[in-house]
Amino acid sequence: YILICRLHIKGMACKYCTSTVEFALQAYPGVQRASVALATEEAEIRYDRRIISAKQLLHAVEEIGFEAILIT
Ligand code: 9UX
Repeated sequence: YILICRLHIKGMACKYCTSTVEFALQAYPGVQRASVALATEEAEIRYDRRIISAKQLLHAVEEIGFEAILIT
């Protein structure tokens, strides 16, 4: 049930933005690990699909003010 999804995140200007996104994602039940790279503007999230969906992860990022697109 463990999956990895990748999001493209627009609008991150500094390393604190990436921390904010990582922290916000990791606060969701079902998220095991979230790592966000500023250089590539990508987030890689390891999650349990029984608890949360990729679509919900995308909305979680949008919720804190960043535009996100599901890559895989
Ligand atoms: Mo950095 Mo991001 O100063 O919302 S925290 S730009």
